[in-house]
Amino acid sequence: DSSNPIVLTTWAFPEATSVAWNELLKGGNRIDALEAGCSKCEELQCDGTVGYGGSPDENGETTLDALFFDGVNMNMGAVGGLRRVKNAMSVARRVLENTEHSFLIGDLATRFAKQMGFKEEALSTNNSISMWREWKNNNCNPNFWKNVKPDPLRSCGPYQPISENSVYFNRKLFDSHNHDTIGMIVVDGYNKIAAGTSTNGANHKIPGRVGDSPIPGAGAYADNDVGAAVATGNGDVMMRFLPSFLAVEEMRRGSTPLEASRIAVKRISDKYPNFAGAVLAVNRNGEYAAACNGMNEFPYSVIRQGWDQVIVNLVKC
Ligand code: SD4
Repeated sequence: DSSNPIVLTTWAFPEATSVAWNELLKGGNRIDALEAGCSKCEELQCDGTVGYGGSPDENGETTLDALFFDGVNMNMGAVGGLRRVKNAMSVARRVLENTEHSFLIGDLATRFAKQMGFKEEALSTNNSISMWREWKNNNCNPNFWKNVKPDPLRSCGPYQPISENSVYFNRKLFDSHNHDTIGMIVVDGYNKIAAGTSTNGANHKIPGRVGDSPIPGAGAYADNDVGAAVATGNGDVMMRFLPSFLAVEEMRRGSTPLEASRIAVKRISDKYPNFAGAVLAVNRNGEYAAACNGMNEFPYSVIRQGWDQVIVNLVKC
């Protein structure tokens, strides 16, 4: 089929999915649709995990990660730890289209964004500040722990060189309410594919932490000859396995999207049986599937040619 457009996103994000779809209906291409769809989630603060006002870091600041991966010419634009600019996906598109580079980080990504005309503004909200206060009071206050056995999974900085007592590697950054990054795949009416992600990362992360979402092959990957994949979940673990790259390469070798997403998830769960996360994959024929681990079920959203609305599918993990 030379023209079989489809839009898929991780999680139940029907608004973002239909905004991307409408962009295609208006004649927009994969890039326009991906930007419009993911930006919608940033605006809606989807599940508190996309856009401003979510996942405050240890200092209470929200920072954003986003990736734009174009499978037609294997070009990308990404931002990591973007500060004080709400439009992470649009800034990632500017990196893709207006530079020779692939990835900009932190304050200097903010400077680039301002040069591109984006507004600088605080990403905190009353909600993110109170989330942070509560965590700070309960986890960083030695008095709070005086009569309670400290929970080593809920510690906070300042960090020390590794010792027997180090809790650095055991912090609980993810729970069932805290892994709803948007990963989106678009095949447009020209049969061209792109994939991307946008997220505010992990709750109470150490300032400077960047997750898997903006890393090519980890959060998203696309190759027009094969298909695309996106991933969501515990990025600190998942990025070590490049699950989106693996899923695409498995499809290149002949796996179906179901086999490919399962292989990518299993590669991680073999080493980290409890990791929470999911991989969603689509191939050039428009077949798609997802696999997940460490949650009960994983919802994802789809709309394609001939459907009049977005469908949310549930995969059992
Ligand atoms: C991260 N992978 O920063 C992101 C979080 C996530 O769905 O996917 N949430 O680790």
